[in-house]
Amino acid sequence: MNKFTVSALALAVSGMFNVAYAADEPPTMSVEKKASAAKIYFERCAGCHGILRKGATGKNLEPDNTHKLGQNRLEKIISYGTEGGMVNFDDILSKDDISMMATYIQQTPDVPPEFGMKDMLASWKVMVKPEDRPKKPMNKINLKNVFSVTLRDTGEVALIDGDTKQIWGIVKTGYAVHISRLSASGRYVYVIGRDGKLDLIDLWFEKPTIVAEIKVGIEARSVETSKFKGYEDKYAIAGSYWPPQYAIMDGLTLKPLKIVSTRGMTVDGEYHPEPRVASIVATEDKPEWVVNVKETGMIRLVDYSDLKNLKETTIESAKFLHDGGWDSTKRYFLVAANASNKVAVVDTKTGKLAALVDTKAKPHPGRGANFVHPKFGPVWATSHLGADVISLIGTDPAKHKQYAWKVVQELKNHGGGSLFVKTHPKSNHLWADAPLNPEKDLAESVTVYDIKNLDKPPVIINVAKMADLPESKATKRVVQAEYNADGTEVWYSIWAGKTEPSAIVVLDDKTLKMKAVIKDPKLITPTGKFNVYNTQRDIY
Ligand code: DHE
Repeated sequence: MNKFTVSALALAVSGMFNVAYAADEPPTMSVEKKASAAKIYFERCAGCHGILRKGATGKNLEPDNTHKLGQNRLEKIISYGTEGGMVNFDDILSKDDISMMATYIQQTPDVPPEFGMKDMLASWKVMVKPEDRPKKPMNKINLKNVFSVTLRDTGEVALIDGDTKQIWGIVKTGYAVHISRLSASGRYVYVIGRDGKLDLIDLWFEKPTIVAEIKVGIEARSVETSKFKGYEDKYAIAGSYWPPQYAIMDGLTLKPLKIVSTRGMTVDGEYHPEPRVASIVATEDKPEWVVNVKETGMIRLVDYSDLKNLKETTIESAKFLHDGGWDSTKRYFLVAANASNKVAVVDTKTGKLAALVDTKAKPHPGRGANFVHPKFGPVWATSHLGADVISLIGTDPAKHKQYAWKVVQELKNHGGGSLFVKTHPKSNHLWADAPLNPEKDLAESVTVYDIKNLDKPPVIINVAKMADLPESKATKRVVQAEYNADGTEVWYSIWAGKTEPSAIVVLDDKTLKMKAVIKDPKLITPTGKFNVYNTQRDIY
């Protein structure tokens, strides 16, 4: 019996007992327990369900809904996950913690404080002023091939030399850095913590050095830089989950310059108090950022050429915008509206919505993958959290009009619970993971497709086994492929438990054989990896 079946059974059984329980008053909890539960909620749950628990990628967890389900059933859901993409926590949280969380989500959510200009200025520090920074690189590292790697649970980022596979330096950052983005010049790495702390790392010192930091909010996930000609390295923008807003900063010092709230009406015309900022991307041929607002489904094109008289174009798309990436021409941005089962396509040239494409349950592309399909021409790929399918969407309205903005092919992935797909312009392969699959073997494996011959059965590789780590109960989730600068290697993180050894496995993209395993006691829970050159140029 697989875990889905076990979980479904457990839910059905617990459901039978819950009718009586649910009719009671919500269970109460002590102030101390509530504080511990709030911490776990912030670290593990808020991202999907929202601080106010109104739901997005995850379900609405307001007391009206949770109390109806009742303590037992909530415990089962938290323990075993669901087919809809809710991850199982039985290998991460103790039984007591699971029970505490089931009680916690039946309480009324607390509303956290706002975080405005005064708070940002109070948190802002410049450790090394721009004029005191090196005038040329002070190290011999091939900076193009450096990987910025999130060490999720230690609140650090490791900068790994892609040529030698040695850790060049580890810097202390915000908690669980979500993404790293590069300045247009490739010199600066911007990393945003889940706790809203933004760090600016200068790669020109002998060792990677944090030169400025700021807190942009209480919870955040995205950061981007200005990439239009004349604005290189000039501005940074960070999107917050709480408060729902984005902040524009000086690119070299992180001095906050402007904050814009994203609260407002959804595409259905209803007010939402918590429309969180999801992915942000910089357009290369305009002074513009594409800012995707999750709960409202509004895509804001923010013109940064005049911050005092800021112009925004608001495009209506679909609710629950999350992650996305450019098509190969970098004219169209494709963003997953994951809980709406759609991908929205923005035409940044005309500033209009080009299409809303229906997909399978909960598309989750990361930045997606672009390649030329032998039959359908240029396509962009996304995998799904809620289905074992990779959808290929045609992206060339000029030469392949009949296929543009349609799902032209669906490939079978080795499982649902997938988060990221990846390829490279020099590669013949498309890689897909499934780290949130409740089956250990599937979460530890990846599927590789031959993009020149998609009729050929794909290859499934258990990457976790290649790392040869000690056996443990916790799943060694294999997550997020990233290519090296010349597109010959694929790097995967082995995301094991916080107290267990983790690793990064490097595979040869041509032969699909293991090339190296990066192990180090300091490499704790590596997740996202961002190659300097590929991130700077949006290559995927
Ligand atoms: Fe992510 C990208 C939000 C959980 C690793 N993640 C993103 C982006 C958003 C987002 C909005 C796009 C940023 C951009 O491009 O500007 N992620 C969220 C969540 O809200 C969610 C679902 C729950 C949470 O609590 O954070 C979530 N994400 C995770 C994880 O659990 C992952 C696997 C591990 C981790 O480190 O937390 C994870 N997310 C990533 C990575 C990217 C990402 C590696 C960047 C992919 C890329 O190729 O750009």
